[in-house]
Amino acid sequence: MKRRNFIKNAALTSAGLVIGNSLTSCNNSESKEENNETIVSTDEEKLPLVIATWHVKNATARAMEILQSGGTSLDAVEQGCMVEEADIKNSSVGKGGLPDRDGNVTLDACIMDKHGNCGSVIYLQSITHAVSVARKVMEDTPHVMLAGEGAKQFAISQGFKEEDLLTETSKKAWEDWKIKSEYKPIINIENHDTIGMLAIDKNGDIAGACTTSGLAYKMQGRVGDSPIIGSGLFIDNDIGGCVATGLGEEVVKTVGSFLVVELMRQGKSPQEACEEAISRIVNKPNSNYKDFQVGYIAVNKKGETGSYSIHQWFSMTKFQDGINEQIQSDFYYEAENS
Ligand code: SD4
Repeated sequence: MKRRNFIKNAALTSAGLVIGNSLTSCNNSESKEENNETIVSTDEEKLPLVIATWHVKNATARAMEILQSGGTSLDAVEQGCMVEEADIKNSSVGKGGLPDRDGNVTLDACIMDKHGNCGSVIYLQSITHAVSVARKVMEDTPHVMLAGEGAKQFAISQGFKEEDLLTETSKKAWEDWKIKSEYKPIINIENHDTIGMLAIDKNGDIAGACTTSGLAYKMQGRVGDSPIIGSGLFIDNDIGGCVATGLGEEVVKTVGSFLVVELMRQGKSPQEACEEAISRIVNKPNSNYKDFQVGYIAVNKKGETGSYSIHQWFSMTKFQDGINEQIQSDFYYEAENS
């Protein structure tokens, strides 16, 4: 695929060494000729590494702390996601997450390990660390998913604390929305914070997790892609992993994360696979993609990474080789196709 291959990077020092014009590669894993420029990556295959959706450097820092001390990728992604779940300033995750249109904060989360085991919680209320409950479902039940009251009762039985997740700020935002709104859920293109995280530990094993309060002001009972294994997240330790963010309904319709991993299995790079998965969404007949955002991040077994979205403003946070950086790409579907 011919593409403009440029990236706006908060810390360009790690993104690659360029001979020729000052371009850096989004797919920072290969040495190649492109438009007569040789792009030589310098940061490939350095493990451990962690990547996450959006701008979550505190979360990736926590995950890397665990990886550096010899922890597993599974521990890293759980602990990394917990940082955002506990941050009441993050209005899309855990405590402080924006509620549904009736004022209920409901959480979706999932986790997947190197063996292909997975666990998820759907429509979980009153428990901040949904990702940890998902891990408990994976490890301590014969099931993969628990929903609603059952998920909450299970969490309480495991020692999780019940608390009010609606903060003063999120309550005020909901009340303001109710006055103005025509009952249209919000999927804000510029500002998502659902956290999806992928990590490779020192042993080269991959794990992933995803946690969210979902679409703000959604209908009561609505579930997105984030707790659906294969849609919001998929890991195959022989191939790689992918996690999604954005309008979950569109991700579910294309089983996006599974698709990305399968495309990598067929030989595509993480970057190419993310691009193909986005093109499946936007090229559907009558797609109204101009009105919503979807973004994917992916990693393969070699530690090569990729990310792609429909619109601008999507970013990936990456911690590798001592550098924790927010990567804001100028390469996204709309820019390439306008
Ligand atoms: C959902 N995918 O519930 C989530 C929302 C999201 O950034 O990712 N927002 O559809």
